[in-house]
Amino acid sequence: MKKTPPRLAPVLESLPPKQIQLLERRLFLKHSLSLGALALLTGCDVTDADAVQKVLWAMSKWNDRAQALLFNPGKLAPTYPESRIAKPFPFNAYYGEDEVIEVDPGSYKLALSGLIRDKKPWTLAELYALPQVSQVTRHVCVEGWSAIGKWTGVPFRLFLERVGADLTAKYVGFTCADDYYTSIDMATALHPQTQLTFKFADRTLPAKYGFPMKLRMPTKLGFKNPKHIAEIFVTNQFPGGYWEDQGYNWFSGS
Ligand SMILES: Nc1nc2c(c(=O)[nH]1)N[C@H]1C(S)=C(S)[C@@H](COP(=O)(O)O)O[C@H]1N2
Ligand SMILES: [Mo]
Repeated sequence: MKKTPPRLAPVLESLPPKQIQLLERRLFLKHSLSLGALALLTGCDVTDADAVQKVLWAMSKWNDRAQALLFNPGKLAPTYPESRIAKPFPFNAYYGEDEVIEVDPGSYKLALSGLIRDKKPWTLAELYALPQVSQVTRHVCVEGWSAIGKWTGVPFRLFLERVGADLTAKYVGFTCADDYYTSIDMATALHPQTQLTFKFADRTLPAKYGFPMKLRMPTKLGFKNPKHIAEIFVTNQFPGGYWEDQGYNWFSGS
C-alpha cells in the first residue's frame, strides 16, 4: 500500500504549484524534511531569497504537532566541507549590529533553573573545560537567507546530563543577555547536533554572533538559536519565545 503524503497546511496552497509539488514530493520520499533539504529545494541563498522566504514562512505557519510528527530526532542535518563556509557570515538580531550587547567574560556566569538537579552557576572557564566538537552546518533564517558556518562547543545533551536535567521534561528555555528568549522541545535539546556553542570559525564566539555562548541547532530555523545565553531552564510549562510570542511558529524545525 502506498502511503499518502502528509497534507500541507492551507497556507502552503498560496505558493506557486511547482514549489508545492517539490515540497510534497520531498516530504513523501523522506517523510521528514531537513532545513538543509528545504534550503536546497529552493536553491536557498541570497539570490533566491524571495522563493525561500515564501516557503519558510509557509513552513513556519505549520502547526507544531505536524512538525513534531515529521521531525525524526535521530535524523542528522547535512554537514558541509569547510570550503563552503560563508564569508562574511551574516549577522542578525532584533536590533542592528551597532547595538550588539557586550557581555563581560570575567563576571559572566551561566545560570540554571527549573527541573535541574545541580543548579550551580557555571563560569566560562568551567564551561570551556567540557569536551567540545565542531560542526559545519547551514543556518537558515526565516527571513529568507541561509549561510554555512562552523561552530564549536559541547554537545548540549552532554551538558544537560552533567547538570542532572530532567530529560523527560517537555521544554528547555533560554533567557538571553539582550532580552531575547526562546525555548525548544526536549527531543531537539537531546539531538546529537544540538550544541552549546563557544566558538565560531575556530575563534571565541564574537559578540555579534552571541558571545559568550549560543545554542546551535542545524535542525531549527535561525530564530530558535539563542545567542548571548544568560540562563537555561528546564520545564513542563510552555515558555514561548521572543518571536514565537509574536506569531512565529514555535517548533520551526525539521
Ligand atoms: N539573543 C538573541 N539571539 C538571537 C537573536 C537575537 O536577536 N537575540 N536573533 C535570532 C535570529 S532571527 C537569527 S537568524 C540568528 C542570527 O545569528 P547570527 O547573527 O549568528 O547570524 O540569531 C537568533 N538568535
Ligand atoms: Mo532569523
